[in-house]
Amino acid sequence: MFMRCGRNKKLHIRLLVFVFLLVWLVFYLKLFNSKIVSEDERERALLALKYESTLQDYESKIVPGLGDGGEPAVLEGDDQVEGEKSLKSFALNVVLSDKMPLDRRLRDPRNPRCKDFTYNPKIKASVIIIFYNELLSVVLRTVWSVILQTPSHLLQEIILVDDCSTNESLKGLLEYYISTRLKNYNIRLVRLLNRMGLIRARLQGARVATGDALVFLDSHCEATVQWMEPLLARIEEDKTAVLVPIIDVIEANNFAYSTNGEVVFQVGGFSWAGHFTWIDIQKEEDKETMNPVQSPTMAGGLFAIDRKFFWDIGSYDEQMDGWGGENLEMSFRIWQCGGKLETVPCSRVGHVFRDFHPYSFPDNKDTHGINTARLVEVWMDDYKRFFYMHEPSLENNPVIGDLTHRKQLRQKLRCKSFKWYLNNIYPEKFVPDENVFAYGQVKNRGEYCLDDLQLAEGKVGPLGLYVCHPNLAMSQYFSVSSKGELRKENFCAEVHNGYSVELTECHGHKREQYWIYFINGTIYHPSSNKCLTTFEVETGKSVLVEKCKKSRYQYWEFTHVNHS
Ligand code: UD2
Ligand code: MN
Repeated sequence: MFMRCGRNKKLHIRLLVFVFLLVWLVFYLKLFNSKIVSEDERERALLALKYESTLQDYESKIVPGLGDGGEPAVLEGDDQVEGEKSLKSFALNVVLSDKMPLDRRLRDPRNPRCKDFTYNPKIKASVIIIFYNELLSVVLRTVWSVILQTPSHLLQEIILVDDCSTNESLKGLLEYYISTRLKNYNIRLVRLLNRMGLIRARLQGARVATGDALVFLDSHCEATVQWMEPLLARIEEDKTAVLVPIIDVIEANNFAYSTNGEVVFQVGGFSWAGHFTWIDIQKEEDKETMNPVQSPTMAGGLFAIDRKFFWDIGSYDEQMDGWGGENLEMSFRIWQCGGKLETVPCSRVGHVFRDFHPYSFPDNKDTHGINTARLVEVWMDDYKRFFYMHEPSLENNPVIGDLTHRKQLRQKLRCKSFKWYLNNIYPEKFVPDENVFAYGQVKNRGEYCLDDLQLAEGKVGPLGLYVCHPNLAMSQYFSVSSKGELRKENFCAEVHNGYSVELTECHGHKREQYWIYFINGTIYHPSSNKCLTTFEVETGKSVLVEKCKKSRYQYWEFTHVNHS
């Protein structure tokens, strides 16, 4: 009994000790935990205090009315000097942007006819804005313009995707701004743990989006009145339509909202070098009606798409790194795989076009080139040959990476050929070796060739002569088109002052851009009644037109001549 009792007593003591320990542990943990929480809270409070004062400081410098209506804004004194300086380092006027109200109102830039349309969409949009080390005021102005110009019943959410910016103050201030000044709006900030490049950043945004439609914007845009309604209305009408607004220019130096004067808007094209270009609308009625107009390609940064269709049609090529190429990839894919791409003239958004990227890329890789090589392999069939003439080093280069999934996608979606795309969607695109009288290198005296002398895209310059390259490079690739143009992509040889020969934009109206290539080797220019000539000077600016005569300096040989 005693023994048993003694054993019981021991048991009680043990139990007591155990309970005591347990209670102590619980208290300790609670205490410890509360210590963490309180420290965390204190830190947050301190940070908030810091951010609050920085923001207030920042807000106090804003000049009401500056840049209102989209008028050019002017700085004076030191601000002007600093502003100009920042243009060189940041590609936009930082001082000015920081002083301009974040919620500035722009004038209605639309064609007056747009006011006759009524839109009543029922679907909602997730607006996705990606950014990497952008200027806070520019990002916030983008966000405010979306909030102020989008009816709340059409806006599901704004998703900001930070592509792992390294600017800590931008990150902290932006987060704080959202949680205080923008707390009444549904804004989500997604932070990527690694720099993923703009293509994968957009994909991450799309993955968390919940709206019926996705609307992508660059982080230096300003939306204008009724921009969203026509985009959503068109998607509601046709889920396979992908829409781009007219992209107006916000000048990087003075933030003027510029609508390109009276010039009718343009749609998207491409160059064989793999760049996006602006092109004129072909059908006259499309310039007038203000209805959505077919566009062969899109610039890339600003577009609206049904969320389900975005995934069904293959979202993006996730193996595309950095910057560039995704816009043409998506454009070709949409058209070839059963969708349509349209510019909506009654939706207008401004974008700050910058002269250079104010950010660098990891490893200095030519991501535009590599991404473009990926897309030409998947979507352009044999027409990829023209791209590789511009970028020979990328042909069969393993840096392009594996394409299996994208090729499978093309099969799965039963997409049409690139030839179909050219014939049906972009018939005006000049193909250097199709429907032409002659093409290839144009040789004189066996070793010299017509050459564009590295004329940059979009520039005007003399038609020249250079030693023939052993392989046909694009700089020496000319065609005599069915319209009688001596042509290189969009550049035509044109006679100036009845003497010199310049490469300028093709206008399609013959006259001084009209040539006849005779089988005897002369290239005759009817409007001056002269022949393309070179002389003893061997390279450079040595091509002109002169009186036709039998001379080896007027004898030109194309690599390919179509005898028909
Ligand atoms: C154009 C497009 C852009 C994109 C690009 C081709 C327009 C108006 N802009 O160039 O959207 O399609 O062509 O790829 O159509 N960014 C990141 N991570 C990076 C680099 C950039 O998130 O590693 C962000 C950047 O902060 C910006 C957006 O991506 O918000 C587009 O970059 P950009 O403005 O430098 O490109 P842009 O307008 O010259
Ligand atoms: Mn941009």
